[in-house]
Amino acid sequence: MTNEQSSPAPEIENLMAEGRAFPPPPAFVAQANAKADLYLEADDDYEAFWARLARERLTWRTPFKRTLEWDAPFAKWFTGGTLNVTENCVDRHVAAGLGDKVAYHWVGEPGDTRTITYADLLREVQQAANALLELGVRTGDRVAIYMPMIPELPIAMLACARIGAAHTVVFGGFSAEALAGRIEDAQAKLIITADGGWRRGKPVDLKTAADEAAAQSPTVEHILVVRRLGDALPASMTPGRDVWWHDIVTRQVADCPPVPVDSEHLLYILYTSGTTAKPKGIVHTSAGYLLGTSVTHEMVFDIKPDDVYWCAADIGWVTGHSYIVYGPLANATTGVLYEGAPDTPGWDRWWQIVEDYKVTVLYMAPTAIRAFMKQGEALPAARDLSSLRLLGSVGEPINPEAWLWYHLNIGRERCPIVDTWWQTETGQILISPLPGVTETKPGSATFPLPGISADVVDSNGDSVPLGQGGYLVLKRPWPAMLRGIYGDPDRYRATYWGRFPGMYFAGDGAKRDTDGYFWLLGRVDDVMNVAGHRISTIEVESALVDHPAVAEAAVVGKEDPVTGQAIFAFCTVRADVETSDELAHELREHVAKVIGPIARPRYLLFTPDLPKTRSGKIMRRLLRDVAEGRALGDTTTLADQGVVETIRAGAGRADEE
Ligand code: 7RM
Repeated sequence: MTNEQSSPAPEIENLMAEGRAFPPPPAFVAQANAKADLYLEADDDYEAFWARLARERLTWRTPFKRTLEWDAPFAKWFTGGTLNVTENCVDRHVAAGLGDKVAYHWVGEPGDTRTITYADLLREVQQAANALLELGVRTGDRVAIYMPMIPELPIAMLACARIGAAHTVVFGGFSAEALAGRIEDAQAKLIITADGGWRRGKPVDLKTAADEAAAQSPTVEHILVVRRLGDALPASMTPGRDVWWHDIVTRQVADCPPVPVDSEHLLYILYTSGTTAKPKGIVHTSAGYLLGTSVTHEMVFDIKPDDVYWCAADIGWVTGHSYIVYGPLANATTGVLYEGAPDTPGWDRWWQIVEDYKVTVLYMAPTAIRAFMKQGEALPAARDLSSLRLLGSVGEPINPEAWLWYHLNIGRERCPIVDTWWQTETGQILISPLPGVTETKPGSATFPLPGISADVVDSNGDSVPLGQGGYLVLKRPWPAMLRGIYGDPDRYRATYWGRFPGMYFAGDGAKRDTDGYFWLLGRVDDVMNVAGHRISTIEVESALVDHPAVAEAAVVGKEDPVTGQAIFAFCTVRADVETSDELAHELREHVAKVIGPIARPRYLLFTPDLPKTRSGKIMRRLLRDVAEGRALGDTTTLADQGVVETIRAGAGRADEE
């Protein structure tokens, strides 16, 4: 993962040599929420464990009758129960006297800030929910949300949940086409968007993409638009279809009773890349999801009433859904919501926010940590980070060097680090230390949380002995697990439960060391992890071959010291096409248009042919060797041995952007 040529700083080398185990600081242990006996309780009877938590922590309209109905691989949790997610996230806190507590400190990019209390949230969610009703949205409908990181984003999500409509949030970095594909799959009636957002000091248009998507989407009746940019980028509004948030939401009454829904009522769909060109609509339902996210948020981040918690992800990804919106709000947490990038106006922006807001718990991705490492220690050292007491990591394996840098320079050796493994599909964190219990090892996500049964198996599905590697599987259902792929139960069964019958296969390789610690080894399928974003090789390939100049394309993730992987595209052009730098640029633009800027290949190499097996499968493994400048692995199954050498000879000329 890290660049092997650069050796770590001496103090990091010392720590690495020290044996690499970090017991929780005694002062932290004494006050920690989660104690070791939770593992015993959950092992004894995991259903009873979750049932106890569901009774204690959620506010029900109708108590549930059964904890779990498991008709593998289809789970129903807390059946017979009804509740409303927003009542749990907002109303009950206001009723308990926490109306003046801050829900979000919003920090916008050009220096804008806003403080939203739980009472504000209750008012605005009800107004927004009434606006949705006025726009014809009903319980059971789907709403697409395509927004920057502004307070109206969580408010829009909660407004949907209040009336029992499902949202599908589409990350603002996705293209109009990607948005349209998701709208079509979800059959969304309404798009909630903004004129745009701010990124690195510049306005970024969203409304035009929403318009393009709406033009392709017959189900869309209205577009609800938040004014974020105003004169900086005037949006065009289509009369009768488009409505401004400040026109329709602000004039609603702040009273919209929460609609009680069944525990298994659809809460949201979130699309994620898999091993095919079509993203999968991951289905999450109400009660189990809310329980799984809120319990893990409280246990793993040791959340206390006066914490200031900052998850520096985008709400467009599952990390934001679970650990910026639902988990933290269910726990009445005060959070930071940040619109901007880590480097604007300077690379100390995050440390300044920690100092200004006295952030106590910080959760971010290893790719960000590595980007900060490159900027040196002086920037965080110049800020007061003494409010921090716990640090988290998510999205990809954290290499020990980044872990130790985080520990030294951000945690100042006081703060436990929780490396949390989970997925869009799992909904909640599944493998992570408990910060007052677990001795950590840099680079290991340590152990499955209480109630979670994970294992590492070989290709026959048999558990491998400690010290060996294999495939990571989960052996029991958990409350926030995906309930399926929207509209496609067969694909759900085949994708996640088909490889090892009776077990959920996550798509990750893992090993356990002789102490039983889990070490995640990255994806074993054709999914890349670029700066913590999941991108499918096949999706990028199909975007490339969609361009008229391209005959064939193969895409691999090339190891990268900052982003984990970088997208490397090998393209074969049609016979009548001349390759050029301009064409390389045009192909990148094309991918950005089809999928979104996050999928733009960093490296692009025109090749006369691609290495294939005799059955015609592209051998991505060999291309990865080429991309990373390694000796080639086994080439015996290649149909044409010469191809890969030709490609290798040209690899140094790959166009880098
Ligand atoms: C939360 C999120 C899921 C994939 C997953 C892994 C990788 C995530 C870790 C990790 C090692 C971690 N959802 N991954 N967290 N690998 N250690 N702590 O990232 O659906 O977007 O991605 O991310 O490969 O399968 S996700």
